[in-house]
Amino acid sequence: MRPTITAFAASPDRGRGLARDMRVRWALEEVGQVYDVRLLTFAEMKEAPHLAMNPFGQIPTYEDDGLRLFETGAIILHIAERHDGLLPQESDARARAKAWMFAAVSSVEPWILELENTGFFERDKPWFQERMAAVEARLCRRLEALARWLDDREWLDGAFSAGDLMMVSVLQRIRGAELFGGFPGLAAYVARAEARPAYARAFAAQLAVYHASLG
Ligand SMILES: N[C@@H](CCC(=O)N[C@@H](CS)C(=O)NCC(=O)O)C(=O)O
Repeated sequence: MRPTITAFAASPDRGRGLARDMRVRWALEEVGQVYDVRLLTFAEMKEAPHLAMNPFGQIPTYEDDGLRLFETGAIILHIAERHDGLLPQESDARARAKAWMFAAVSSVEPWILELENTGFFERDKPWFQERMAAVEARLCRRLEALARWLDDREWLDGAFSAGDLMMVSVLQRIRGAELFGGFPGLAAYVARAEARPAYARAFAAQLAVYHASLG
């Protein structure tokens, strides 16, 4: 039986691979698991059948053999636990790879979302410039620490893992931001991950949905 994930019927990301079903598609491609996609409109995401799967009315969700999951961290961990390819076999290395998954969504992504939200929702406020500078400074401290850790490592801890998949997915959201230009090591890390064939397959599948939505 193949899992089914949900995704935007018409993604607001304009085909840039940023909608979060991309992370799950990528994980499924890395482990060689075929999957189905159920596309949802924004209205359907806020209706009872979807809210029963994700109380926040968001995509992606994951269904497999009676199991229903939301939150990309939980979904990708589930996939990685059930297939070879995204977590090391050795138990300490496996635990460290999971730590990097959590680091991506709880120590890096919140600062990136704060930057995005400030830019989207607070631009018209009189204190916008001051707040943006403070948000950027906080995010830069996290990026500096991450860049220092990566240094000349290819991946965060040994072989490519679900930790890298999550971290790269998070970093992609600021690829276009001016401040990311100050981190060439992180940009190279993202580019290395995007060169993986599994990433390319996932991106192409998500992009095909976006193109179809344009009619
Ligand atoms: N923490 C959640 C975030 C999910 C999320 O933000 N989904 C976005 C798409 S990338 C969404 O559904 N946005 C529409 C909305 O919130 O109404 C996860 O990682 O799964």
